[in-house]
Order: sequence, then C-alpha cells, then structure tokens
Amino acid sequence: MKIAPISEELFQRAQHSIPGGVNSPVRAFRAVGGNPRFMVSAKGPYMYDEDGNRYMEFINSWGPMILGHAAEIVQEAVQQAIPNSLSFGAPTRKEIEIAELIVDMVPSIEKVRMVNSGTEATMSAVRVARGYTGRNKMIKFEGCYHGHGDSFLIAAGSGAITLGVPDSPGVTQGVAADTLTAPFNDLEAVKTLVEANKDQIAAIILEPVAGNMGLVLPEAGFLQGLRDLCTKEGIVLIFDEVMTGFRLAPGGAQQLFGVTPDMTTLGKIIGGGMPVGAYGGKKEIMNFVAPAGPVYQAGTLSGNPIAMSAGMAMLQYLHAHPEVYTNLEQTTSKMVNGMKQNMQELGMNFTINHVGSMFSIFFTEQPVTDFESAKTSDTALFGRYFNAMLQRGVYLAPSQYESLFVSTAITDELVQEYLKANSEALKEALLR
Ligand code: HOZ
Repeated sequence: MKIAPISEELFQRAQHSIPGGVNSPVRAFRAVGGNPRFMVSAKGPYMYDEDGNRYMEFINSWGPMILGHAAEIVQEAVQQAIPNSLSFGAPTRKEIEIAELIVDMVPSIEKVRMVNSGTEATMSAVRVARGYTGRNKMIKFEGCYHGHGDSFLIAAGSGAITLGVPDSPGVTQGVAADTLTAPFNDLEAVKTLVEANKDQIAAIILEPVAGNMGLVLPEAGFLQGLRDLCTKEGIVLIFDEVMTGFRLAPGGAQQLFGVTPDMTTLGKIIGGGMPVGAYGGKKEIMNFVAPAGPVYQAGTLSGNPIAMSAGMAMLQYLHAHPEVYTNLEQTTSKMVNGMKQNMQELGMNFTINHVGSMFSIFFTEQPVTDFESAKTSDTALFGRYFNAMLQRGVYLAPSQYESLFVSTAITDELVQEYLKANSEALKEALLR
C-alpha cells in the first residue's frame, strides 16, 4: 500500500503559487481522483516520489523515454555538452547533424526547423501551410490534440477532454471559425468538408495514430484516403508525430503505415526528454520559412545545444538499433495479451487498442475507433482502476484519454509483475 503524505502536503502548498497546483492539467489527477505524486527521480522502468515510493511507470514523460529513464547514452551526451555553456542563441554544428539525421530517418522530411515544444511545432506548421497555400482554413479531427495553440483547442483531446472544456475560453470566434472538425477515421466527412470549402483549406492535420483520446488506430485506407484527397485538392497534409515519431518505427507512423505527409511535427523524443519540438517536410514548403521565405518563426532557445546533444544521442541509438522496435512490440504484446487473458478470467470484455509500444485500455465493450466511441468508456471505473494500480506501484497516465508508453526497461519479469497488479486492480475496481 503506497501512502504519500509528503506529496499531499506539497500539493496543498502548490495551490498557493501554481494554478491548480500543477504546470500541466492532467497531472493534477482530477480525472482519476486522489492526490498527484510529486516525483524526485527516475531510473530505467521506475519513478520515485517524495515519499520514497517506487512506481513501475508507463507514461515515460509522455513518450520520449523509449530506453527508460536516465539512459546512460543520453546522460553522458548532456554531461559532455554542459561545460560548453547552456545556450548560445547562435548556430551550431550539432543542429546540422541532428537535422541531417532526422532527414535521413523520416521519409517525408527534406528540411526541418527546430523549436522548443510540440505546441510550437504544430502552430508553426499550420502557419507555414497557410503561407504556402494562401488559404486560411484547416481541418482537424475530434479528439486529436495538437498542443494548446488557439486554433487547435477545438474538439481537442487529452487534458481538454479530461477537464470537460474542449473549447477553451480565450480562443476567439474568429480563430475558431477557421478550424473545421471531422470525426477520426471518417474519410467521407472530410471529403464533404473539403467540398463545402472548396479552395479554402490550407491544411489537414492529424495524429496518424491518435494518442490523446486514448490510443485510436487509423482504419485501413483512412490515411491513404487523406493523402489522395490532399494531393487532389492542393491541401497540405500534416502528420502530428509528436508522440509517434521515432517511437512506432525509426521513421514514425508514416513509415509504419506507408503514407507520406507533406509536413510532420515532432517533439519530446528528439530532445531525448529535453524540451524540444520540430517541424519539417517538403523543401518547397519549408523554403517558405524565414529567413529562406516570408513566413516568420523564431526562437532564442531553438536548437539549444544541450537539448540537441541529448536528442542526437537518442536518435543515433535508435538509428543504429532497429531491433529496439521489434523488442518493444514483443513486450507490449505480452502485456496486452496478458491483460486480455486477465479480463477473460474475470468475465470482462473491455477494449484494448495497441500498436507497437503504445496501448490504451478502454472500459467499454465497443470497438474504439473515434472520439465518440472513446467516450463510451466508463471513466469512473477507469479512475478506480488507475488508483488500484497506483497502490500496487504501477503509474499509468492519470486520464482515460491518454495513451500508455512502454520502454525497453520493461523486462519479462516486470511484465509478469504488471499483469499481477492488473488482475488485482481490475477486481478491486469492479468491486467498489
Ligand atoms: N496531455 C499531455 C500529454 N498528452 C500531458 C502532458 C503533461 O502533463 O506533461
């Protein structure tokens, strides 16, 4: 049984100086009940909280810790870079090296610009798409989350759903009017929107595998259908691979599903966990970015030398060790198959979505293919399950509407521990 009086005290104290006590809403545990745990360190598969509790964890900083926490190759690269100063605000060789590696690894990227977060990457990518096409509108999908830029907070996933405020106050009607939404996996709905807004759509943006309404996979033909539509209508197709880039395959979801977008947004992973994002794509589009072209976008910390060193170490490792992806898939399949067996033994038939090293359990018996079906999950049951897992030392995403991420630090022995906790937690959650 994990008790956490120090975390409770810190959460109370945090209320006075930080809105809601946290710097990102999902962390406040409002969707699952209870008090958030305040972390002090993490190594390999474990995070440790202020009370000395250890958790086997499956958020991995929302994706980037593919090799587990504090991977030595990344730590060493950061330590080597630190004595040379933390920031220059001037170009470095490392920025070219990481750009060349990204271009090599991601099929659709010919040129790439570094920024500091996934939010910055998506905001910038859409601005460039607008500049390039001379059009204003964009289409996004219900339940997809692209960071907290104004024009994306329309039918947004992740924390926005969790808090029940999908359309945030502070977003003007003017901005909202340029964002059109369609259900994920509904190609016909997209075609109808495009037809009704002929020659006005600059971009279609989506997570090719949605990870912010829980994990939702693209159905056969959906991504290719969008590709064909965008090519026909002169629309820029943007894949938001902030979560899936370098995680589902060396070249991300676009490589796994064999569909090539015009632009891609990346984040987290290319900083090895440091605050980084990037956007890239076809040369003819990226050449619209200042100073090559007229679309302005800038940042003092962009291409920060410490972040580039961490990211480079991580990407070089993944590039040289493609077996990481097979191993992660095998570990995750063992977890998912074990969970299905646990549920069968308990007479349950809940839905688990899974691809590569990402998965989500939905407390519904319906297939989950879009935001509407994701919302049929029993979120109160999810909250009880989350807390029952936490009590057993397993830290999951504190919201139904997030994906879970597996790292290479999860051994077969840990899979068995996880499955034991899963079986007990399912029983406990159902009984209450
Ligand atoms: N909603 C974010 C991931 N999809 C959570 C970010 C965070 O709290 O760190």
